[in-house]
Amino acid sequence: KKTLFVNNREIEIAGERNLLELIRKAGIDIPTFCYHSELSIYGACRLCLVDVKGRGIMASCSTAPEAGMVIFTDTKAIRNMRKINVELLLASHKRECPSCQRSANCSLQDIARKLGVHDVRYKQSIKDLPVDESSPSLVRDPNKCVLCGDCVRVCSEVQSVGALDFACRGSNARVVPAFDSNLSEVECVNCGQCAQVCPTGAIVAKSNIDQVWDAIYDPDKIVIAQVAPAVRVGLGEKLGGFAMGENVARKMVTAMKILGFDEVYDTCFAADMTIFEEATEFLDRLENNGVLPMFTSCCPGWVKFAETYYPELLPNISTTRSPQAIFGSIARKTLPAKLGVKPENLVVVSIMPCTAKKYEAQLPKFSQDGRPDVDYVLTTNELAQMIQSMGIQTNELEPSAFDMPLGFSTGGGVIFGATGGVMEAALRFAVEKVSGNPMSPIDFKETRGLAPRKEATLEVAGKKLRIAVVHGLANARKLVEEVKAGKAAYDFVEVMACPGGCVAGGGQPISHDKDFRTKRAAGLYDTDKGRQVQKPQDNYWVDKCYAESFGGRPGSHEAHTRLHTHYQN
Ligand code: HC0
Ligand code: SF4
Repeated sequence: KKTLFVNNREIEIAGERNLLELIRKAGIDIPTFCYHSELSIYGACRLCLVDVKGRGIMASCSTAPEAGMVIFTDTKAIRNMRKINVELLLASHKRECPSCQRSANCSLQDIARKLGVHDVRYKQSIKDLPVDESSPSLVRDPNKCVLCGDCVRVCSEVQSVGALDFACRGSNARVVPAFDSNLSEVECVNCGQCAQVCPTGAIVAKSNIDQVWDAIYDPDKIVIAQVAPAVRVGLGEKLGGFAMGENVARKMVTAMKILGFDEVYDTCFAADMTIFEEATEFLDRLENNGVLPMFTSCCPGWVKFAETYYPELLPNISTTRSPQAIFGSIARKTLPAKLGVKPENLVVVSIMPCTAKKYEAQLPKFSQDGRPDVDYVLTTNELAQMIQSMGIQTNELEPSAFDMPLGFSTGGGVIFGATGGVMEAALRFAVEKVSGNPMSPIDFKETRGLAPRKEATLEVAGKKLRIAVVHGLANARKLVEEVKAGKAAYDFVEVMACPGGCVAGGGQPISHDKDFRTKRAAGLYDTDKGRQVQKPQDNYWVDKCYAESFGGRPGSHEAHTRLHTHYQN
């Protein structure tokens, strides 16, 4: 058994890759900006310093544990160095803490407070660089950047996009999009993973809260909302009083009514409808020698990625719109009459775990007569902020149900929010259609979990179906390259841009729990299990919606006009 000593306590070395991991295991939360267990080691922030006896002071993130090491995490010299480092960062940081989106959720603020940095001995030197608000999804304020490089690494290593990089040196060093352009002009796919790892407010989701409040306060408007699957298992973390991953949908609906939303519906209804279209489209491709593999299309980060890097693949992407966009179509078509509101007075708001959904909603192809189907997209975090701004104690509220009929969904629609969920829901539909028999069990466990690529071959009515699920765009790129090179062959592939799927989207609460993705996904799978109806095709209200508004069946002319889309290269 190999051990070392941390602050005179003997600790076992059990496969930790660096001293920082090991010290954290020993119950000491050593400060750092630039260390993320899922990213490469950069060693830039010089906060995770430790004194290794006989060797001196070094960064714990980039030092491997060795048996017999004697480590001190807190000496007078280290304490002084950390304070100086934090003071230097604060001196060049735009300190507008009370009005910053990351206030109370900022590593710089948190570390400064914990270290007891009460005054900054260095002169404030802000360069007053322009704030980049060009993106529909994100706002980049270089004046708050601490140069940890977390966004640069997540964007290149996890997403294989590389929209951000370092420029210049020394005191002029900055993180910028390529050629110092605006974020909207580079390959950025709006996934928001950079905002998730940014320790400060240098990259944050763009807020649409003010527009939504204006709509709510306008007496002529009827404001309705759709809530995405993953929101319900993330929101509770931000509001407090709930377990991690707990499905808070029913109390959330009550809170949203208090906020002033007239009706609160469920994107999972539209997810069920997406499956009707997408699985029908898949079976059609399968039976009529269509283009395969078919890739899912519901993740706008992935779609933009494919449009940017793999235009030759666009015929492979399902033409079915995403649930958010399908909901927008249904809302515009059916709600004015149902709610007795003039079409121009209906305001459609989406609550999404995702920053890329803000980009998707403003695409001209998802609008009619100049009016977007979805007017505003709020992230889970923005909804939490609205709720908190009104002082609503959500965990003390009575639960309520989503409004009908667009609030009814099957378990299949709910699991969309976790990686593999769309595939599983589609298989529940497709396998039963092909085999002609009710299937049991209906779970496809092969699609669940956090493996970078999940694959399975299913025997359906004598046919072999090869499916794959990837999440994180670097994993998607790898799969696509293999398919293009003929090294891998599939019939149907699900891609989600964010590792873990929407539960870990760019608009979800930032979590430092190492199992947060699994816990949130478990909240969705538990909900699915508890549902009486689990297969999308058993959603009676979707059938009714087809009958009344979309040509009676999936794939009809009406459905093609309003529930499908096209891609650009
Ligand atoms: Fe997702 Fe969706 S599941 S992309 O992850 O398909 O954002 O939650 O709303 O549209 O339903 C996000 C989550 C959605 C859509 C759905 C899909
Ligand atoms: Fe990169 Fe995603 Fe951030 Fe864009 S939103 S810069 S693609 S990590």
